[in-house]
Amino acid sequence: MFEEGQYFAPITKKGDGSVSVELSAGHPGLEDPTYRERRDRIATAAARWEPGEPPPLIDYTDAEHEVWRVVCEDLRGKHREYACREYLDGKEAFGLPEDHVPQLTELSTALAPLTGFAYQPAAGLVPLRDFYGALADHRFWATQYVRHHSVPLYTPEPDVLHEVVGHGNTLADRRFTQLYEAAGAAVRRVESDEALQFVSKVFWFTLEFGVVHEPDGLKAYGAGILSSPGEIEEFRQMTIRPLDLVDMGTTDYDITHYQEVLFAAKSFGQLQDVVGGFWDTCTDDSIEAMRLAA
Ligand code: TIH
Ligand code: FE2
Repeated sequence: MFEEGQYFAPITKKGDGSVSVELSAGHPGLEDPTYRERRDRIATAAARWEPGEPPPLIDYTDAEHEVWRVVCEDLRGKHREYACREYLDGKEAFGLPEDHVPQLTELSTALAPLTGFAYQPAAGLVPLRDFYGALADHRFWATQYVRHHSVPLYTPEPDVLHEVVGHGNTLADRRFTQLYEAAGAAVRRVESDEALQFVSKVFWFTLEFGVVHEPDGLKAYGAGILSSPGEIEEFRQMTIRPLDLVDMGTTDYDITHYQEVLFAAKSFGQLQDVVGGFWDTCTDDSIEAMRLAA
């Protein structure tokens, strides 16, 4: 069940360098030729991108801007209610537009003085070592397409809303980017595939789907919850387990529906100590010992 690539859709490259994106069974855009053509065009632009260049500019359509508006408007109040303090600080500092899809290149410019992070475009599946290794260099691989208009509240695939509204607001705050950088450094340090998967699962259950206790209730800090107007309303009803590295690093998950098991930190400080401390120091041997303890 664990893929060796970060959860983006698989692609096939054709002779002319253009790309075709594989959509999974049940994907809302599967039978929509206009959407598929659009996905292929945006992925092709990313496939032609070279490191060091700014991400390609995408000519977003009115319909795509409208999906962005619908999701941002829906999330505005929900973030105030359910997002953790550090995320709200990042959101305020970043100041994303709510009325149109922004370009990754302008977002990188805005992040530069805040945390130094920059986006780079993902055409499709990015090998885990590349995805995490980039984090160590303050670079974040991101898709640029917009989710299908029929399902604005939840998409099983990361789209530009997830990358920008979910991750971007965290990439704007140093307390978060220290964690992203630590995850990247950890992946650069470990050699075995088992250790890589363990680190990656801890990332999934924290920076993608983590929740944290605050004095007035359980809040979300994981980007996957914060970019989904549907899931953000449900996370408090899921099975909430305490923050535990061995448990997170060895628990399987299914990307295609709401996460039923979540791990809650007692505070953001505990997250920094436990998870940041783990990524700062873990080795193949220390992870092997944790896996044996499971
Ligand atoms: N489910 C998220 C959303 O609807 O915004 C996107 C994803 C996050 C992580 C994996 S897919
Ligand atoms: Fe993500």
